[in-house]
Amino acid sequence: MTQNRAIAQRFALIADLLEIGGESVFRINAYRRAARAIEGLSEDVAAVAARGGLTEIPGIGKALAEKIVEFLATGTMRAYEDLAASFPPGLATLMLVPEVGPKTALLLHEHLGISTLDELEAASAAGRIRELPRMGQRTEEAILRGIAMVRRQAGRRPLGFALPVAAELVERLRVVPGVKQISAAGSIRRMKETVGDLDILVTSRAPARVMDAFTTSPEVSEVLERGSTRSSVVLDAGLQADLRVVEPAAYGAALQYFTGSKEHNVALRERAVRAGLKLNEYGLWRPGDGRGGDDRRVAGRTEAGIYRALGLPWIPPELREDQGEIEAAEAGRLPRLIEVEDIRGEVHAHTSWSDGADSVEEIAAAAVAMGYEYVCITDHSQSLKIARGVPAADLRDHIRQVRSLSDRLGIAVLIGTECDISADGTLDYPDDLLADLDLVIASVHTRFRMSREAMTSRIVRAMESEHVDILGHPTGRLLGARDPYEVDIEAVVDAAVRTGTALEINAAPERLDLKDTDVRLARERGARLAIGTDAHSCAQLRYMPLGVGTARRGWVEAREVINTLPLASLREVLGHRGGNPRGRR
Ligand code: DGT
Ligand code: CA
Ligand code: CA
Ligand code: ZN
Repeated sequence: MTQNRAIAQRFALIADLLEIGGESVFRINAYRRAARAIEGLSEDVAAVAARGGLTEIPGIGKALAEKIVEFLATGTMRAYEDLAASFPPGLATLMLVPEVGPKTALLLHEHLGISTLDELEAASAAGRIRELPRMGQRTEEAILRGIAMVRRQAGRRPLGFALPVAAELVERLRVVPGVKQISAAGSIRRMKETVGDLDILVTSRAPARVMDAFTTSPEVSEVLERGSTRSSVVLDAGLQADLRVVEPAAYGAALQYFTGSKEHNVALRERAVRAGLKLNEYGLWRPGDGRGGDDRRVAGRTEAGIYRALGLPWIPPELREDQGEIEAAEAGRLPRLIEVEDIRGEVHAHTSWSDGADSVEEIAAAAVAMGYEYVCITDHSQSLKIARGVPAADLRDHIRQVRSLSDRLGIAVLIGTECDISADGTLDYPDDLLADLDLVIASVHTRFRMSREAMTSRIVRAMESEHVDILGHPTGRLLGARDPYEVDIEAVVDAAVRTGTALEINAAPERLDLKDTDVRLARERGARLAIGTDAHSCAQLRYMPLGVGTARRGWVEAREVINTLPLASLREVLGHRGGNPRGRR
């Protein structure tokens, strides 16, 4: 599926460059739409091309299909290369900074000759940006923060990007003759929101064959190091991957060690020392007597064995950050973490009624395929024009359509909205319309740059509406692209507890919002949570494990998440509409 992403990215870049060039909105949007369609495709685009089905993808006509075929065959797209060559180099890099879109990039280049991050930083620091048309001191400060963020993120990739790459590699290696056990380790196993590199662990009787298979895998672009027990490569996806081969007697110890985190390992090693033991990647050892007696391995074959020998239950990888998990394990107070199988339905999905790629029927069918009991359609609200927000009259019509369709869709389809929170905290639809919906997510999509006080009271006011069930992506961050807006998250959590509003763990790979530490704060204070993928296509319903992983990193149990409930109980929590008094208040 990495081809899908590469092609979508090319189309998006073409759109950006066309925008810089002042091209017609029509052409620009055609590329943007194509980028979204390819990104949301549930199938490998190469497979679609192979059966001649490209032009059946909505938004892909003959000309775009030819560009896809060209890219699949040659790895380049001439239209893009030509376009990029006609612009100053570096503009694309500038656009990595959140405040800098195509127009600003061009402005910076034309007025100040800026084409690198360093130049942009120098100009911002010198106060020269604010002198440009439409720019001010706040933009300048935001640019500086943006540059810092781009640099901070450099080299780290979002979990949602790294996870499928790792899974593919692990599945490839799993079937290599001689491979016995295999697991991902490192940050990817801990489901950390960004990943520096992939760590994979294998046991084998034929390490050389495994190393051969690894270093010659088709997705490897460069071999950094090839050893007999450890090799490192760079993958086409731009990620580094380390493979280690160990003997079965040390597998558990190595898995424990290379899963980390470093902080957890340090704490665990200290615990071993206090017990008169030694812990390393080869095992847990009782030291010899110093007079020639060898160290004796007391555990190492399994991870659980290591923890058991240290007097602890096995600790789930997502908790291993030395944030109290060892103490909780010792006291028998580890949470029973939520699992993907606990999720009974999707509560946040967009359709072609707003900016989604697929129809309600398609989303419903995909939700059936996920094994869900229900799915809630939550398209954007009327004032969010860029996301083709649904006018109130249309939403009334959608409510009727969904309720009349419901029997024929093979799954309970709820109709809701992702309703914009206006700058003053009011909602984007009239109360009587909101009251008629099954579920209301309220989200901030505009006016991010408010003071902390203003933003906090804006959001709290929205949560105080009796119609709002879920606060969507509560901090507005985009991983590697936009910092969270200024908001008092503790006040938001307290308001969630007080009003019964669930806080969303948005599972979209670029969001993961709430983030793990905020999730933990929320569940400790007793707030309800909801995990939604914010899917804009059928394929994106499969982001759910990213949200569940984030919930697990926040110590969340299934009962704390409303979409683990059966439909009847969910409806009760939502305080069912239709004139009935809302149950929860
Ligand atoms: P990343 O790759 O930056 O996303 O994060 P990790 O956690 O995957 O870190 P990585 O790849 O450098 O190392 C994998 C694991 O190996 C790490 O989580 C813990 C273990 N490890 C690596 N270096 C050390 C070390 O110096 N001391 C200890 N105790 N453990 C280490
Ligand atoms: Ca790693
Ligand atoms: Ca590593
Ligand atoms: Zn949203």
